[in-house]
Amino acid sequence: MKPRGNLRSLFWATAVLITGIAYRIYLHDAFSLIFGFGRVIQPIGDFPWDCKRIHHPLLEGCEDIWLDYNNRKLYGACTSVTSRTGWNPGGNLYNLSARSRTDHISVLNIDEPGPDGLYGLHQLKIDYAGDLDLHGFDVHQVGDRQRFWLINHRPPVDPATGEPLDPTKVGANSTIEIFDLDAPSNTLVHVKTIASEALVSPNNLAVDRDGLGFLVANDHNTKVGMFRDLGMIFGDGSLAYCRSDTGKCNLVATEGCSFPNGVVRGRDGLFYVFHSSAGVITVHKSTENGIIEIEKIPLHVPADNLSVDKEGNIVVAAIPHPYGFMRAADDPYNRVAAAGVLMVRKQDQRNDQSGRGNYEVIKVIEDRDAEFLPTSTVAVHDSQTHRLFLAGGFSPFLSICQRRTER
Ligand SMILES: *[C@@H]1O[C@H](CO)[C@@H](O)[C@H](O)[C@H]1NC(C)=O
Ligand SMILES: *[C@@H]1O[C@H](CO)[C@@H](O)[C@H](O)[C@H]1NC(C)=O
Ligand SMILES: CC(=O)N[C@H]1CO[C@H](CO)[C@@H](O)[C@@H]1O
Repeated sequence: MKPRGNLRSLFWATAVLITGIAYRIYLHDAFSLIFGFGRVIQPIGDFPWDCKRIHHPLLEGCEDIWLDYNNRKLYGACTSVTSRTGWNPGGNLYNLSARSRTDHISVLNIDEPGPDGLYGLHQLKIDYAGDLDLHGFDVHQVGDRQRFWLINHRPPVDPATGEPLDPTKVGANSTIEIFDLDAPSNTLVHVKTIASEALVSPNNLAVDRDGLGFLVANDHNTKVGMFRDLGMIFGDGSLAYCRSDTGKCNLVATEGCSFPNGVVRGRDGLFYVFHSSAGVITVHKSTENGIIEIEKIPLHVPADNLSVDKEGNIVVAAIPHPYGFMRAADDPYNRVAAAGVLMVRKQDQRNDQSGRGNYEVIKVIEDRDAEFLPTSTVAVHDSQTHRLFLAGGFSPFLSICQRRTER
């Protein structure tokens, strides 16, 4: 082993030990969450779904997907998995030369499988001068247009000279790019860039009811730093709220965040934020006085990005075996991790603004042996055709599951 590697391991061991003594109780929770002591992971045969995988270069590394259930299209923010395993600032990976510069939005026509079974797979054209390094995104109808808000992890440059800066020292220059979809020409047309100090380490975002405000989850409090890796264990991160018209962002929650990851706006108007290292969803209400937390929903399983189905259920991509997930992320072409989907259902949808113990958590599917599902970071549910679509930032394919009709 290289001496540098030994020093680094010694450093981490010491850091973990010292902080471990200080945070013994919390660590215990975090470790049992991450290593899953005592959690039963079920094989896919226990669940009433028929699943298949779809392999295609355009479906690699889709960190986030979004279902347009009215127009029956599925959109994915995809790249190549080798790019994702090299340049991924949220995961402390800063290898600029690994960037494929092929990040794109893929589209599937979900009701038209076609003779090749690829659902008319294509990518949107993008009318934009720079490269995109995509992560989470959201879409909102604005007038007769569909507007896309895309997180873009740009390599940092010196604002004065335009010279490249070292990302391991200053971090990524993460911005939000707003695009309008020009449907006839299948092109995303750039509207504006939002850059702000409050976009520390954006992972995902959700657009507010007015189509102007949006809530951003920062998975870390810093862009770089020695202890940034440990944020995953000790809890770290913040929420920022931005306005698309003024381009201004403010931090709205800096306490109580534990690697906030998925964020969606429910059909009840509330924001749902998943905290990866706590295994909890927090529920937030947008008020005149800002964004306030009104509820916590414990899931007891590490999970990832969230989505909302047509019925208003929150769909959660679970990571039942985080260690397997990390190994698969390191070797995406050869390993697939166990995956699962949970659904958080509000029992009384009309009871608009209060959560108050009104939630039920259901395990929808699980794939202990990684037979059919990808190493998943996101799942969406089409309640109209009873299908699930699953994709992963570290997966070279996407999966579609059809619910069997009970006889
Ligand atoms: C960075 O990525 C390039 C291209 O994939 C690779 O050749 C190189 O070994 C990587 N460097 C490090 C330090 O991992
Ligand atoms: C980040 O991107 C914005 C928008 O292009 C630019 O104004 C700013 O100078 C960039 N900052 C760094 C450090 O790269
Ligand atoms: C879009 C999004 O939220 N992606 C996250 C999904 O989960 C993975 C694994 O935790 C994160 O690295 C992504 O940032």
